[in-house]
Formats: sequence, structure tokens, C-alpha cells
Amino acid sequence: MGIVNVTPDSFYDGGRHGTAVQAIAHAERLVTEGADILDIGGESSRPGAAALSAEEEAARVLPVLDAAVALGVPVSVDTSKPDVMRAALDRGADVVNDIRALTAPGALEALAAHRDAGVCLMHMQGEPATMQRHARFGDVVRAVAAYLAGRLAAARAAGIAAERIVLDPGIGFGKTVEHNFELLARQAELLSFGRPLLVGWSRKSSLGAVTGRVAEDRLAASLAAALASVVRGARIVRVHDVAATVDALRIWGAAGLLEPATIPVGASDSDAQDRSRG
Ligand code: 8Y7
Repeated sequence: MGIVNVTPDSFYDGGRHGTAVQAIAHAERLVTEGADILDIGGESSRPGAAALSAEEEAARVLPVLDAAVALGVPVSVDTSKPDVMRAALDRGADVVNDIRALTAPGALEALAAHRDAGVCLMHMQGEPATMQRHARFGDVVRAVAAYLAGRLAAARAAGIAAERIVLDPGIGFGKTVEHNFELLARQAELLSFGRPLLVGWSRKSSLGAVTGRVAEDRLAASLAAALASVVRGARIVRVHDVAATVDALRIWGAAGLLEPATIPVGASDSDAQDRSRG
């Protein structure tokens, strides 16, 4: 999954049109680099980023979505707002990637109304602006698993078929460096729901914490984390660097490291059922 940000940045003052043109060019590039899915997002989840209205977010994302859909690859829209979800799905988006796991009022219904749409339910503790202040868990993997079990059950109860759902531990969202690596070490425990895992480590600060490198210099660390997450069972990796990630995965595939038999088996299904019962 290649990341397409449609967020006006500080060193490019081209306004909305310039931003869309850049994002579309980036989307085209990621497809030629081998992206299987494009993830288009208009709202920054960085702490301190200004809140965006649904109208503003839609105005950013939809023109880029239209161009991305025309490229012929599955397109995901990164949003938590039901109005943006509905507009995007009506215009041909295939997947909603929601860091808030369809918790906004009306979000479950927006997804349920589109019978063929996929959804990624991600774990986050708190809200982006403040989440790092409250990064406390007993057992982070159990807490994430319990949350995902609850959101999976809520989506199923709203009429969203299990086959439409992927789950995501939400690396970096209200978690310390230790929490994030614990989630990677024990990622197999999140496979017990029988749903594919999507994982995003690309350029994140936990990689900087281990390597001492700034975001621009975290390509090698990002590749290593992506490979580790895939070998531990992730089926979709959300990345900035598509060409390099595809190469790395091809080599691991050629080496036989991506055979199902090498993927550790997760906790049993009855464990997952226990967790979903609370
Ligand atoms: C993730 C994400 C971001 C992630 C999913 C960043 C939108 C932060 N991270 N969506 N979004 N999973 N599903 O550094 O890990 O890319 S934004």
C-alpha cells in the first residue's frame, strides 16, 4: 500500500490545485513502482495539526481519488469522517482506511451501505493531538487485540461482512517505542481473528529511536521493519517507499522467506473469542 498525502506542505505554497497535481503525479509514480493499493489521505495525524472540516477534507481528497481510480489499482481513502467516506465510496474508492476504526457516529453505517467496500480498522489510544501523553498499557498486545476484537464485532453487527475487514495494530498511535516493538515481536497474536493484518512502520519515529536517524534517513530501517512485519504475518504494508519495499519483498520471496509455512502461527481462535467476550 503506497501512501499518497494530499496535505499542503510548508515549502510548497501552490495551494489546493498545486497540491492535488503533485499528489496525482505521486500516485502515478507509486503505481509504476509496483503499489497494489494506493492510500489517499487529506488530514494530517501529526500532533498539533489543525482539524479539518469534512468539506475541506473532501475538497482535498476527491480530485486525487478520481485520478487514482482511473489508474486501475485499488484505492483506499484514509479518513474518519462518514461524509468523506460516503463521497469517496460513491466515487469509486475501494477501501476506507480509518485510524479511528469506524468509531465516529455514522461511520459504521457509511461502510455498511456499500456492500463491496473494504475497511481497515486500526487501533489508536486517545486522539492524535494528545495520544503520546497517555501511552500506558498493561499488556499492549492484549489491549490492542481486545480493542480490535471489539471493533471487528461492532462492524460485523452493523452488517459489514468479515471478508471486507482488515485489522491494524496502529504502530505509533498512542504507543511508546517499546510498545511498538512489542507489537512487532508478538504480532502473530493478532492473526488469531482470521483477518489480514495491515501494518505501517514507514519512516516512523520508533525507527528513529533505535537507529538515531531522522525521517529522511529511515529507508533501511523502514524496509527492515516492513520485512519483519510481513514475515510475522502482515498481508499489507503501508509504505512511502514502494519501489524499495517491492524489491525487498521480491528477494525475501525468492529466498523462500514468505512461504506460509514460515509465518508463525498465532494464538488459538478460542483465545480470540475469549478476548472479544472481554
Ligand atoms: C497509519 C495509517 C498513518 C498506520 C493505517 C504515518 C493514516 C502516520 N499511519 N493508517 N495512517 N496504519 N492503517 O506516519 O500505521 O504514516 S499516518
